[in-house]
Amino acid sequence: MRKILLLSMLLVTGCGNESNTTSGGKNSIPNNKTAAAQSKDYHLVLEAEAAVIGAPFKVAEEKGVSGGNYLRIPIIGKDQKTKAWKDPSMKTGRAELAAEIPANGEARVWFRTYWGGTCSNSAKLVLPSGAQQTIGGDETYKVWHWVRAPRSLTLKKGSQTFSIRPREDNIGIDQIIVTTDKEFVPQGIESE
Ligand SMILES: [Ca+2]
Ligand SMILES: [Ca+2]
Repeated sequence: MRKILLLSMLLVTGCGNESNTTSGGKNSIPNNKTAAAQSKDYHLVLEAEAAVIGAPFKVAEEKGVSGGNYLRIPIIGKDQKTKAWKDPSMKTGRAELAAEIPANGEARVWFRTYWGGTCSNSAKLVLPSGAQQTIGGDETYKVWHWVRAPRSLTLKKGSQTFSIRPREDNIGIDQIIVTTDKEFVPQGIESE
């Protein structure tokens, strides 16, 4: 009985910090007239490790990734008592990546990711508008692969900062694509 109770507690505890953070943004409904007048197609390929980072983010080296580096949150804690969600840096950590957006319009954001497992398969994306999305949550583990932020974004022309925030440890992000091409699906390492 005690074992069953403990097991169910573990299941409820899950990975910690698991709240669904996807939320609407102020700018999620485009102004069609403005967008039509000024929109222009673009396709930006960014290196995630170019972000300005604070703990728990690190820049890690790996031969097989784009540019030889990627953004990583290492494994934090060895057991249930010291796991990642107990670490204050999981709440305060930021990786801020600035991109020069060439035109107003609706874009999609893709991430080339490496997930360590079911408790290591997501991160948060905070958009220039302040809206948040959870990226990942898919079940492709221990292999580099692309995941798309679930909702497209309305972005303004000019320098915009994308903020990646921790949600789980033992994750990697290699490249980020911001594109107006709705049909585009990245494969492997991408170049502009
Ligand atoms: Ca997870
Ligand atoms: Ca990279």
